[in-house]
Amino acid sequence: MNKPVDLPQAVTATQRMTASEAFVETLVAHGVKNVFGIVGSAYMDALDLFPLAGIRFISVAHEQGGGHMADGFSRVSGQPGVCIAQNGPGITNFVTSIAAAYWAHSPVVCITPETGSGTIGLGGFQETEQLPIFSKITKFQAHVNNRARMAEMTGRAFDRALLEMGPTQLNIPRDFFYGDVECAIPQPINIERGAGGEHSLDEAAALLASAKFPVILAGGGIVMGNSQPDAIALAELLQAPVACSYLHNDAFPSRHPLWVGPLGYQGSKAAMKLISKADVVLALGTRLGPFGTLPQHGIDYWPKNAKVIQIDADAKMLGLVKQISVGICGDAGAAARALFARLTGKSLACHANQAQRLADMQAEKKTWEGELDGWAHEKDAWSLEIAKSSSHMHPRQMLRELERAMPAGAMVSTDIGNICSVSNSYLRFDQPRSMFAAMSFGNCGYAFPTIIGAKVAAPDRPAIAYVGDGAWGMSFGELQTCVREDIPVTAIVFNNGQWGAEKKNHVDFYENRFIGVNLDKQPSWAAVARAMGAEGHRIEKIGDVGAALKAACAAQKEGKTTVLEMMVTAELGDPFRRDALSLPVRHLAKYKSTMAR
Ligand SMILES: Cc1ncc(C[n+]2csc(CCOP(=O)(O)OP(=O)(O)O)c2C)c(N)n1
Ligand SMILES: [Mg+2]
Repeated sequence: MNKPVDLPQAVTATQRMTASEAFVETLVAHGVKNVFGIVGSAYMDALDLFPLAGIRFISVAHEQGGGHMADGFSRVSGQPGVCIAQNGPGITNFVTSIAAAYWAHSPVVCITPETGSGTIGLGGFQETEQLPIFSKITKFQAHVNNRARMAEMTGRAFDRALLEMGPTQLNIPRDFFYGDVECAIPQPINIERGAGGEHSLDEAAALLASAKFPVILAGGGIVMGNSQPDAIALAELLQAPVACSYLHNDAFPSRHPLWVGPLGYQGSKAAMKLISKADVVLALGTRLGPFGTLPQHGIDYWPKNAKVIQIDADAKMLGLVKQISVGICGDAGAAARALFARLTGKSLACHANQAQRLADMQAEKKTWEGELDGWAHEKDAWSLEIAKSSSHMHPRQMLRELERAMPAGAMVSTDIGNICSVSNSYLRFDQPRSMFAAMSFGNCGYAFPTIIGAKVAAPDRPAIAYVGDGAWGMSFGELQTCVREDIPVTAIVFNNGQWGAEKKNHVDFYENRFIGVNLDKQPSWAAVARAMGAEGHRIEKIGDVGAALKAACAAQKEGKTTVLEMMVTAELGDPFRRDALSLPVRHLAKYKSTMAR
């Protein structure tokens, strides 16, 4: 469950104040200490109060970056991340980051000052309808329709972000920051989620007791609910292998003997093979998103005949994508504890074959690690050809080196390119709130700003972003934020000179007719970093990778942001969407030459 915030002193009695004061005091009451954004006249009266309220305004390079930073901050702290901007263009710049936060279940409060109430609809300066734009990417939209409701609406935007685990919007006509109001400051409402229905828990316990090959699928709900100890206890009771759901590699500790790795794109073959044998799957805190369970490595692993118990805090996710036998609407940790209590001391079918199952699990893990060790480069014809004449590093080897050198307690954000995706096989974590990927929204440009927000929430943990060079071109501007605001992080930029993930589709489906995928004439990203006041190093040799990562993480302690530009070959791993592309069909004579042969 969400931990109660460390509440600072707040105004509680009804009293006279300005609407700006009501707004800022409600932020204070909700524990807000950092707000990400770009300055704008629309909310300047409130901004003026931030320093005395103990709120740091983190000035970013682009509002999209500010939204991602709020996302990263919320994912590490478990508390709302806050972003704010100028009405109109500042607000529309938030759209991509709020959509990403929506699919990452990040409690971001996006504050959107709007054109003045007296002129709405006249097409004045910086006007656009700000509520419809966010209506499908927020869990709740609070609109301040009267300055007297400023504190109430502000408080509700925070409460709902945590209650529904997703972004909320607080839309404020700019004139409503001015003028007096009589109000009390609302305190946070912390709603404890329970374990779920008694009857469903009984049914789930009975299914698990009779399971001969139970497998747990650990999802983001475990991370968000701070429930890892409960998941571990239940897994140990069942002696069940635990796979992590797609891009939630931090849901279960990788050093635990029952950990078998992530499912989904570029996930662990061991996890896939083991779950394919399951007769009961316990999906703990996961919506079972469709992209996360697609066949991979040629393995169609989802066990179609298994009984599935799904536990999710959002009832609407139960049975939405996969057929389930039992759906439990509850907190992952509370539900795991309730199942543990029901199963303790009972005779469990899976104990009878425990030795065999564990041996199976060990064997699959060993095989997969061995395969990764030997998988130095991609082996498809195009990759072999392209890498043949290159002196650059093989991406997989480089990723393995980064894995080996990863400092304890590291937080890693990953972007959405081909190399970032391949890194899924090599990213292991021993503590939750450590992996931040663009999840199912999959936007290029997510990783770097997100890790900046994460670092603000956890300044003592090493903060590392994995970013492709294409995505880096979109997001490197936030180096200004790192330098200006003293937020030291490490960016690992994979320089393969291409929008690789999309190029892979040209290779597989369009006979290498490359259009818009080559990133020619790129600057030296290490030099750009230096020009921007950060450290920048080009890494050419595999033997230098580990030491460079360690040094860059150590430099964070001295306040230094470092860009490590990894010079890698253009070889490409398996594509994202083999499921969604087909070979070209053409009917018009003019286009026949592009027809699949
Ligand atoms: C905002 C956005 N634009 C475009 C895409 C489509 N897209 C997905 S992956 C990718 C290529 C990423 O290239 P890069 O960041 O260089 O990483 P690489 O694949 O080369 O490792 C693109 C363009 C996207 N996902 N998001
Ligand atoms: Mg690239």
